[in-house]
Amino acid sequence: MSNSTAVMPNDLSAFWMPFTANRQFKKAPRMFVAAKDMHYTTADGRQVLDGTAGLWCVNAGHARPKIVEAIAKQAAELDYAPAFQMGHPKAFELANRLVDIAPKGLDHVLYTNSGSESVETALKVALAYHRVKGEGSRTRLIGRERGYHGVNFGGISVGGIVTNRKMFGTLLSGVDHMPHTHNIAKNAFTRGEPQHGTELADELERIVTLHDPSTIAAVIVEPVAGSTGVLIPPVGYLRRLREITRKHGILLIFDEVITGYGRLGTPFGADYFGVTPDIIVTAKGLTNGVIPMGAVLVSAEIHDAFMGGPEHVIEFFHGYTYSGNPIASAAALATLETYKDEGLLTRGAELAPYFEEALHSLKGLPHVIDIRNIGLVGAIELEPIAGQPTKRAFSAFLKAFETGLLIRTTGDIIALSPPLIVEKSHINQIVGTLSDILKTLE
Ligand code: PXG
Ligand code: PLP
Repeated sequence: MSNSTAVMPNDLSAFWMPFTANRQFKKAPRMFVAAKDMHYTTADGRQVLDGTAGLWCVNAGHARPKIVEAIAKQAAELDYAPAFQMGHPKAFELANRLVDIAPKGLDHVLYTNSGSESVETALKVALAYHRVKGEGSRTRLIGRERGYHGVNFGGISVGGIVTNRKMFGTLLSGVDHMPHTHNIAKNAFTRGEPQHGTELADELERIVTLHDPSTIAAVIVEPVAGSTGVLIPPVGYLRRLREITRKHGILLIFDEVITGYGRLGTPFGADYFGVTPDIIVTAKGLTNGVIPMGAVLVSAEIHDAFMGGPEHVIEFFHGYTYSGNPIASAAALATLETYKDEGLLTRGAELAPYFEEALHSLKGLPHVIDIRNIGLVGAIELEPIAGQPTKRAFSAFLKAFETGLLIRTTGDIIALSPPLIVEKSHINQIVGTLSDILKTLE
């Protein structure tokens, strides 16, 4: 291994890694030391194609010049400005640029440092909104089974991934969950939105009736559930959720941490599905993953409801030390510019048919029980090894990494979400590598 002493830490034990099999990793570490455009460089000098845009966040590819320059320049010019009762121009400029690309009606922006914080922020805005409107009885939050809304307490309460919840006590009270929409028996190998399951949206009506609408503040869903393994909503499902929430005065929150910023071939998932929620939660692609930052987009109606009362009084008691941090704001502005220069917020739409065709060519290979895709997101679901769930997909992950491809696995599902600069040749490489691997998996 050349140069390894320069780049490899000599003791891996102190860092308790997130969502990682720590002991397995530390026995055979997988380290990246550099990245450019579609590729990483490993510690032993290999190139690895990024099939996942980092963790679904590096939408413009790695080390993009405008973003790199903006961060360096901003660090030298104004490194930090207090976020409370003080401002700096780039945070305002960024909010305007976000409102420009957001679905119509989402006119205000709150900043955070991650998707998880964006979720907490959105849930708190929703609760406080009803309260300032004099409907303080609306305290319940409705999520969905298999939903992922980050790892903080609000997010795991409305989230529906059992492993992320079960260790942590009783969580928020007053939360209920809709059923998830995954149905391999009926929808396996569907291209795009599945035909079966639209009626599952009516479960919301049932839950609302059970608790009475006057007790419910908000419904939160991912337009396409990402982390749990790419669950694409049935045709008309999100529209139905919108109708039910509107009818009952319940806020609809789209968690677009993954679907935001071009992933589906539209700026936001809301655009793809033609459904506008009251709040959109974002992070990840906002800064191309380069600097931690999230943004919560809210409707004018919600914002304006807070703007009564004496003008010297804080309207919403919430925010972070780093909300709208100057360097993060500069990175986000440069990211949005890069997206604009290269048409990346809609490039996925042009490539989606090719991506779809390529992915579905894997049908019929050993263990493959479903393939699904939308925009530049895809998933290949594998039959688990009996009694050893997750093992088969994790082997695929390790083999892919050894063969020069980064994929993501969750359960026995392989998820793909390449940077939006991906070329057809990269798609061919992704699918070619996966095809070889699937043929050799236990
Ligand atoms: N909401 C959604 C819909 C997400 O996908 C979060 C909130 C939380 O964001 P932060 O920035 O706090 O991680 C996410 C994050 C994966 C994977 O491969 C998915 C996420 C994060 C890391 C890995 O499944 N989603
Ligand atoms: N904990 C302590 C002791 C703090 O003083 C603060 C912020 O001032 C926080 C937590 C919250 O940190 P942040 O604003 O970065 O989320």
